[in-house]
Amino acid sequence: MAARKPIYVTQPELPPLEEFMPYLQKIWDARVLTNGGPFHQMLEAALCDYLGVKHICLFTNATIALVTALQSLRITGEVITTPYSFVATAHSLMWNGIKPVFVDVDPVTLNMDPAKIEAAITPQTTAIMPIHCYGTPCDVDAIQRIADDYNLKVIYDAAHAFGVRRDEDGEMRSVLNHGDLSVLSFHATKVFNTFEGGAIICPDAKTKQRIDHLKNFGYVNETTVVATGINGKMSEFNAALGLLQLKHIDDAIARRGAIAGQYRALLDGVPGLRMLETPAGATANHSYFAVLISAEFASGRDGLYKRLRDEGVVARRYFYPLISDFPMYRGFPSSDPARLPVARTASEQVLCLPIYPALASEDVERIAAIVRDAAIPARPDVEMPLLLAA
Ligand code: T4K
Repeated sequence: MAARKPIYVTQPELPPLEEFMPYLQKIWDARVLTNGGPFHQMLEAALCDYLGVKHICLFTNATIALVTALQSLRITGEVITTPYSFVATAHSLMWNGIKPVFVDVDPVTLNMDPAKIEAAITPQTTAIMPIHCYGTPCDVDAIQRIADDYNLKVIYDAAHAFGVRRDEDGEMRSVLNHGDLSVLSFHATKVFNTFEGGAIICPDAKTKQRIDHLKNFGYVNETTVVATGINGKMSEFNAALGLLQLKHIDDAIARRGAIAGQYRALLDGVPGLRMLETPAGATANHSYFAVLISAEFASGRDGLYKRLRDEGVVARRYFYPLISDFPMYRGFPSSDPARLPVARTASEQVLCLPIYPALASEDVERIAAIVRDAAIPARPDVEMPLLLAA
């Protein structure tokens, strides 16, 4: 029998290649490859429309977008952030010479716990950088109240939150409209991918203009440079792919939702396994399917991780280790493990199971069966005595 192909935590969604060829033909014909060409402009407009946001600036990736977002608001000093994220969140601060100050997360959402923010504010604090982890919206209202009280900026790392909306006074509005800026990732592993890519959502045209200058070396025109900018521009290739991906995105998210529903039904009641819930009033994009494995689960989190790997299923521990445990962060006072008990427990318990539109239902069943089996203690060998008795 042919060996099974491994199943990874995710697999990028791509449109049929023949649908992309006409876009490539246009790029080849026009010879406009980058620097804000026609596909770049069309994707910005299409994303504003799809996401329900006013202004968007496309980037090469979310990490450069985060670095630029901080630059655009002239953030300095200290920024309050979460240790429970991908390392790029904190790295973007360090690239700006800003000191990250880690606060603990909420045990239900695994997002920054607003109740922990005030105690971390010092005279050097200039901003808060939370993430909508796995696409679950942060408590944006509580975070904004604190920001307003202390005159702080809020920059959301919204890398996971493509298309997520929440009920606001009876209307479903984009979570990306909160804070001063939000940053999306369009990396291959994300719900919406442009191979590599990212974006900053901003509230007004003036901010967009500043960010557009910053991502183009600070150039305003042929002879004028107004800021120490960087090259963060998305190419026409990526933008064209994004336009095509948008045509399929609703189907892709719906398929992810169906897989999440299947996991939920199959894993319901497994001892020592908690599935994260979508908060009431919010939509989910099902970017990740995170489960938390506690002591009651027989094989433990790492035992399950290994068991799945042995069966060709490569689940991932997003986010383990905590950012605050990496060498360049662990010396900060806020990295003290005693201050981050909830994040630490989550990072020791979490496992993200494979979820992507092309994942077959039979594979979901097989993965769930391995998980269920790993949850119960190995049976004592009852065969031997019976055989001996016979
Ligand atoms: N903020 C947050 C909260 C983030 O999660 C991220 C990125 C960022 C900021 C920064 O965004 P970008 O600058 O990347 O736009 C992956 C991604 O590389 C990273 O983008 C993502 N977060 C993070 C959560 O996951 P790795 O090191 O786990 O990636 P990798 O290469 O192991 O990929 C995971 C699996 O996906 C592979 O086992 C196979 C599959 N895969 C991956 C790629 C790249 C494919 O099938 N095809 C592919 O092309 O970090």
